[in-house]
Amino acid sequence: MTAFDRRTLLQGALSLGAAGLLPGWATAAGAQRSPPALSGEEIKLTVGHTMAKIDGKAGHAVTVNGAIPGPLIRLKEGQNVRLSVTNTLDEDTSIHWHGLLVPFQMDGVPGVSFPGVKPGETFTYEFPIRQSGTYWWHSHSGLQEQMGHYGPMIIDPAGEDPIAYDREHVVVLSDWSFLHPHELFRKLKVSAGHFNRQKQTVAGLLKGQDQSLKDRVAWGQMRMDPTDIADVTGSVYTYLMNGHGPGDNWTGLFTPGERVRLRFINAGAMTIFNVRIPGLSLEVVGTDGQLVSPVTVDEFQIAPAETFDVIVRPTQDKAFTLVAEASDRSGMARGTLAPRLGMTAPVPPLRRRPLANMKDMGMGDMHHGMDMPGMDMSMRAQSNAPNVPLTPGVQTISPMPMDRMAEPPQGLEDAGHRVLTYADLASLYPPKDPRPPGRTIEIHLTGNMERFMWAFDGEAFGPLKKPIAFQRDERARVVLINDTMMAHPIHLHGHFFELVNGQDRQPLKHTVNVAPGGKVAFDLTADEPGDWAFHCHMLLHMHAGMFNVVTVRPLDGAAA
Ligand SMILES: [Cu+2]
Repeated sequence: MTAFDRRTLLQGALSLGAAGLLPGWATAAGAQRSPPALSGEEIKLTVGHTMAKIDGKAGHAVTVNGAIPGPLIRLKEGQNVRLSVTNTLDEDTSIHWHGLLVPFQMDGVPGVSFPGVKPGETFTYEFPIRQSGTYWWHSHSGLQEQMGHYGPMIIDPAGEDPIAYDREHVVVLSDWSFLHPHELFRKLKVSAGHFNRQKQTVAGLLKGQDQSLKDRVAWGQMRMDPTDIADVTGSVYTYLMNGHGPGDNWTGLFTPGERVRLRFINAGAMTIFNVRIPGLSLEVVGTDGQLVSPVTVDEFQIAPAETFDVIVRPTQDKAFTLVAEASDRSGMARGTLAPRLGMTAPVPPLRRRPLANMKDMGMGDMHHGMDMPGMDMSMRAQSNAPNVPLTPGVQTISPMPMDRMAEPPQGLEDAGHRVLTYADLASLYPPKDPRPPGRTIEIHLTGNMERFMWAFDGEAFGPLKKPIAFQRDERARVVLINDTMMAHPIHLHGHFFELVNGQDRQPLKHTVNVAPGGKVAFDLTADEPGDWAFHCHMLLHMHAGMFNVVTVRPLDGAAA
């Protein structure tokens, strides 16, 4: 048997056994340098119902071209593309090209940029490709994204790629539930802690675990639960790597000594992942499609909608486990990097779940015991957010929100190895717009944890919500203040913003995860005219109302 035959057979066996619904690129990758993809100027996509098989169990999915994740779309900077999307569902659908700079009518958000794609109809998106990097796409209709309607997109640079690599793998992380997403949402509305199986126990108290009795009483009085790290957990989620459950073990191949580029995309609806590959250093070279000065770490956190490009260089002829642990440690997505198919490496056990602390409540470094003069330390003081109406949706207002970008992300404080922080990220290139921001806008991320209410500035999105307006080409600083105990990955469509993270070359991103009780500033040059969605990328937070429209005016051809 030739090597080619054996490989074909092995792949055939895999796709029959485990990979019923997987696109070609997500099955165990063969010897090619890059995964197979849809390319060219004309791309056809069909949205429909399918039965997915996840770790051997069947479930109802909404897919594009019949697979989870959907097809890898691979384009080249400088080309034009026409993507026709046919809807075979009995409800509206859409595709948003996440991180792409497109005319706003092509951005794919029903009710904001276009009417959506009706059942039985085809909508053709058409735009020039003005950028390169690792991106993805997903439905912006209802809760379809939770049911499998997402996929990766790679854009190769027009010139030589500044990142040297011998081989690449796309690693799409996501979360799958056999429960319908509307049922997930309903259960959270009835009881926000519904899926948390890791609450503190009396037995734990007696054993000296977790919080002291005094802290438990104090947190109980505030009606806060420090084990509330994720809303939807491993109790109902199977965490996926390229559509494979942990049992199906997606495997990516390498030849020892190669520089392997891993393009991580978090397409999870509600899950923050902590990613590591025991035995390998991770050289982070990009985030959200934009290149950064290389940073070498052992672990990084990736929030929903973010992407990270990472170079690894395995030199030994052995397998390595790709670990993507849910941030609340209730489960993991798992895969393998190996020189040959069928090899595995030990899978580390889930680490102990983190506990939220006073900083996560927006109370700063309270253990210093300092009383801040003029600062009202109550948890709902109007003086700490004068512009936020104290609606029932505002359970708390952080009295002392801190910039936490230089801290390891939640739960990784004691990881015992190098962990990426946002402050480590510096753009590979100097800024395109060196102007200082002309004004500062403050936006509060608010919530009522008990009632699963989420919003910007206390008022859920609706027809009366005032949009956030920018003058075209204006340079502004936006400060996001998290008044809740949950992290919120905030995404702006149609633009990249610069994280104000202390670096001279502020890194460009389209999504920033604002730590609990934290604050984040970004600088924005509002140079893409139109109406753009701006929202939390926790799907159920967006669904609850943490969403608004950003307008950039004047439009092309309009009077200034
Ligand atoms: Cu959120």
